[in-house]
Amino acid sequence: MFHFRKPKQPEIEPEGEEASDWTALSQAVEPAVEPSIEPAASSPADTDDTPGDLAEGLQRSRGGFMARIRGLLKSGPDEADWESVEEMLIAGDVGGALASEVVERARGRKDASSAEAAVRDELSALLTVSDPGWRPARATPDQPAVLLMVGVNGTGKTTTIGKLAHRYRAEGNSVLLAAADTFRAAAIDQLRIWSDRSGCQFVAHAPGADPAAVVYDAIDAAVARHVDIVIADTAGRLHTKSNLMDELAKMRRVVDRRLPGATPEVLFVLDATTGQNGLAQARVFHETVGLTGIVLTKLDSTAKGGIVFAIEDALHVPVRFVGVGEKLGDLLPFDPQAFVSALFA
Ligand SMILES: Nc1nc2c(ncn2[C@@H]2O[C@H](COP(=O)(O)OP(=O)(O)OP(=O)(O)O)[C@@H](O)[C@H]2O)c(=O)[nH]1
Ligand SMILES: [Mg+2]
Repeated sequence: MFHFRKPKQPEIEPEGEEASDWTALSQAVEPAVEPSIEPAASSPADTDDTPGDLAEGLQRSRGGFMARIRGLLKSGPDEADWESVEEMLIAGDVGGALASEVVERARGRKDASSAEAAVRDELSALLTVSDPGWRPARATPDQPAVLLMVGVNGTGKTTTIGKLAHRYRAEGNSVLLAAADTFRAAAIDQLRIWSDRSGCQFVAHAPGADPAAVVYDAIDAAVARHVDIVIADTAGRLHTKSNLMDELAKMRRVVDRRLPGATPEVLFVLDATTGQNGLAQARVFHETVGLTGIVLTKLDSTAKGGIVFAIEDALHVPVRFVGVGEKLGDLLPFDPQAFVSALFA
């Protein structure tokens, strides 16, 4: 059974460069809504929280480049076969330089039981093992943990927040969702539905408001109500739009200023179907807000999956979760061994 404190209207304490913006915005602050205990009406598919199956989710990858690599490696590959393996890895979005390194190292391996095992081991070695129980941490007991969800348009940020909110609530945490995607009214409503479904608290401003002000208020509310985890939704944005990237940097600064000493988690939500362009996006987001993790979504609907190797190799930012469908349970902690095994299964 969940217990909720009566939420207070967030107080605005503007300071510094954003003060005038926020004073004006305080007129637009929507009262934080009392979280509902009953889940909002929704389709059964959405609310199915049985854990998704990685192997099933990756079926398309399996039928794609990895299956062909396995075929090539089966019976003592020759020079031409190894070249084909390299090409397959490139086609699977692993990236040119990295594909050639993987093949070179796999060929040099004496300890592996087969060529396939050598490639598999080399690929797994590129990926960071993430604690399956990972969750955003508080810097001090009186501060909430903060998680910012960022990425380009339509990658699955809001859906991932819904899945994560459900997970953290089920573990007994109090969670506050901040509707810092103020770009469209529908985006605020979408997050509100996820919030109601999992019994989260919710802070939103009017559409068009400064997203940094939403983050500011959400943190104030979370501190006042002793909330465990704040998750901020942000609008999808192209990494090439510098004004929108500046807006994101401002949100990050607000967190740093309101919670000195805390390190917010910044999760980059990447649609696995974007291929190599995903790496270019991740680079710019990393430079702008300092990514601390990656969520690789839609692995159930892509014929690839190799972008994950390229990103980890280039940015050293760990993949925390993979999305393998649209249901609540379709967000899995990232396990490199299981991931590579599923690709080769
Ligand atoms: N198949 C599949 N679909 C997913 C997954 N994650 C999200 N989606 C779908 O992707 C679409 C976009 O998801 P959103 O969560 O709205 O994406 P967003 O990043 O918040 O989008 P913007 O806010 O517009 O930038 C929705 O139809 C989701 O159901 C996944 O892991 N697998
Ligand atoms: Mg969204």
